Amino acid sequence: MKALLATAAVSVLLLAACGTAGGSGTTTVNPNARTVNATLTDSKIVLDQSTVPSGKITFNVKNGGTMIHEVVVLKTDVPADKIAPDPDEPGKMSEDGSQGESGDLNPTEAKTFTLDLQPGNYVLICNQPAHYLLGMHIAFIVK
Ligand SMILES: [Cu+2]
Repeated sequence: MKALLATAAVSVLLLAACGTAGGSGTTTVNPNARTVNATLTDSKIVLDQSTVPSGKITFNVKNGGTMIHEVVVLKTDVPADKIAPDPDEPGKMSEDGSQGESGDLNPTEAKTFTLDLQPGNYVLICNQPAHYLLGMHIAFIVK
């Protein structure tokens, strides 16, 4: 009987631990999470969070690559890897739905910009020629 009680107590503790550990890797929205840290490498965009509440969102963008990069915020329901090419500029993608962008960042440079974002599906891309095709795109959700 004592052993059973001990097991039950451990189970309760484990459940409690799970309850408070929520948030990592889930779509839980932290209402205070209005700052997104974005790191640009030469082949991808890395975000510290990909789901934020609607309203003013501040993007801290850091170029960790070896060439000029940027971040363009597109509001679109198109999947991140299916953005249409720009017919007028080879290697670049259409910026339909653009809400704003960082502008060009030299290697090691960092920039901060703030956008007022409505709920919806977004894709963040780097639109330096061919960079999107190298993998510089990531889905982003505003709830
Ligand atoms: Cu780039």
